[in-house]
This record gives sequence, structure tokens and C-alpha cells, in this order.
Amino acid sequence: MLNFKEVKAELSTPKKIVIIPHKTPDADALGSSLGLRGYLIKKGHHVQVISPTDYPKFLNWMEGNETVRIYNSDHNNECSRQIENADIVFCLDFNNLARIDELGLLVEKSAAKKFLIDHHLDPKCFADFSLISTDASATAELIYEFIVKMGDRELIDKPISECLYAGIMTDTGQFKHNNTHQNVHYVTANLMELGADTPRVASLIYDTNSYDRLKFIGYALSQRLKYLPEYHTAYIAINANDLEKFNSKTGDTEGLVNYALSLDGVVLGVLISERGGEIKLSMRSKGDFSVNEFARKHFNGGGHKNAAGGSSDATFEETVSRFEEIIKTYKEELNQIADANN
Ligand SMILES: [Mn+2]
Repeated sequence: MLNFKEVKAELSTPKKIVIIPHKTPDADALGSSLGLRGYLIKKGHHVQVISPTDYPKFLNWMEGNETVRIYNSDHNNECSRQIENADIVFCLDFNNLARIDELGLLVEKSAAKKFLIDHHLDPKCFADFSLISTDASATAELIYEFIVKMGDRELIDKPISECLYAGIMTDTGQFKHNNTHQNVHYVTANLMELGADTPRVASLIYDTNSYDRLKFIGYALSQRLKYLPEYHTAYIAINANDLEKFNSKTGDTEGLVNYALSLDGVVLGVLISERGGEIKLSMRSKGDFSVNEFARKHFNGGGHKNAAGGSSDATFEETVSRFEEIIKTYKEELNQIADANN
């Protein structure tokens, strides 16, 4: 394990660096990666961001986006070579190499030093250096802390500050979730001082609905939302046909789960979706109900206490009915938490 002083020494001479976000990177994973990239380039390093998969178009405005290589496209050989030859690999916004599929094996095999910066629960220890805080709202918050601790706050410019701001804004649900602690506003204020145009970033991320997507959200809410008041639970189940019908793209289901959670009195909101032959679950909760534990126990997943994801090997229909069965065993807990939340 390296300490921070050793990390600083590592980064004091130009290095070949690869940065990897988790698969289907969100604004935090990609913003952290491109924000860190901007900083490391200023420090004289050679930097390549490699994403395990593609990501939603509403993130394309981030500086350096055009340089990102997507694994599983035309670049596999180049990506493998770069990971193999890297001096340092940064793993951002995930803590288990299984989360980056085949890239995980390449990272494991590489002789590069592995630096992990993340805020998810239950990290696997594979890194030579870890900056982990489950209290941090976003990995982007930790990237800011990292750069400041390196003594380089003034190297954060407008593009870097906007990448980091995007991560914090989205991972806190626009400063609404209970991870929005005092330090979040402190870091955000600093990013604004360093140039972040926050209304611009909000608009670039949130005001990008396609006509199809808006119709799709309307359809999901009117036809696919199911409310189980006796369990303080609401879920939206979207199958492959639904997605096809609305010409849905990666990212179109993003945020849909929050509508389920926004129902008055709901403690648990879930999105069950079928895309590319995979069944995914996205879960959100209020108060003391831990979707991290719920996802771990029933759906091979995990994440944070109030936001987690999982998957299912069963069919779509089986997954939905299994979910409804499992929920019944949580009736008492969900009712107690609903009372406490009021
Ligand atoms: Mn994150």
C-alpha cells in the first residue's frame, strides 16, 4: 500500500497513465475521469481514459470526451496495450474489478500501479493506493480533495471544475439526497470560484430529452408504474419491447427510478429493466432502508445505502414476480421506516 507522499512522488515525473471509470459511466464516473485527466495532463503526464462501455450522449460536452476510448469497439488491441504498458492505472467510481468486465483482467495482469478513488461501500482491496470515503457524495468530490491535497488547487480550470461539478450535482440528486453534507456545498463553492458555470452544466445534463424519451417517460409512468402502498414501495418494470417501441438509447432509463421514489409515502423505489438480454435493477430508498443490503442479498448487486443496483439471471417476468414476493418479507421494516420518515 502506498501512502499519499509516495503517490505524490510517483506523480512528480511524467508517467503513462490510464484512467478507467465503471461500465456505463454516469456523470460522476466520466466527470471524475475527465476532470482528473485534465489535471494530470497539466502535470505533464500522458493520459488515456478507457471506458468499459459507451455512455449517454448528454455527457459528450465534457472536455476530453473526444479522446475517450471505448473498450469493446474498434480499440480493443490499443486499449489492452495501453493498460499493459501503463505506469499507473486509476480506477474511478467503482471498487471491484468485476465491475469493468474484461478490462478487470487486463488491469489485474498489468504491472502498472493501481490507484483507486471511490465512494461505494465494501471495496475489494486490489489497489496499491486507495482514496476511499463512503461519506463522500461523489467520486468527483474525492478527485477535488485529491488535487487539493497534491497542492494543485489552482490547476483546476473551468473545464475541470465543470466535469467535477457534474459528478457532484448528479450523485447528490441535485443536492437533494442525504449525502449532501456540508462539505458538498463547500467543494461546490470552490468549483464555482474556479470557473464552473453551474446553470450551464445543469442544462447540459438535464435539458437534453429527446421527444422519444419524453414520450417514453410518459408511457413508463402511465403504463408501467406499479404502486404497492401496503409496502411503501413503487416500481417501474420496463421490458425490451417497451425500449424498442420508443427507440430508447443508453441512458434513457436514467433517473426514471426517482419518479417511483418521489411518490408521497414511498420508502423504496425500483426500476426493473430488460436491455440487451440483461435484467437490471436500480433501487432508491429513503431513510434507514438499505438498498445496498437488499441488492446484495437478493439481486447480486450493491452500492450505497440509499442508492444501489443489481441484476437478475431469471426472465423479466420471473424477476418482477420474484421482486413482489421478496417485498412481502420486508413489510414490517418498510412500514416502520415510513412512520419514522414522517
Ligand atoms: Mn459516484
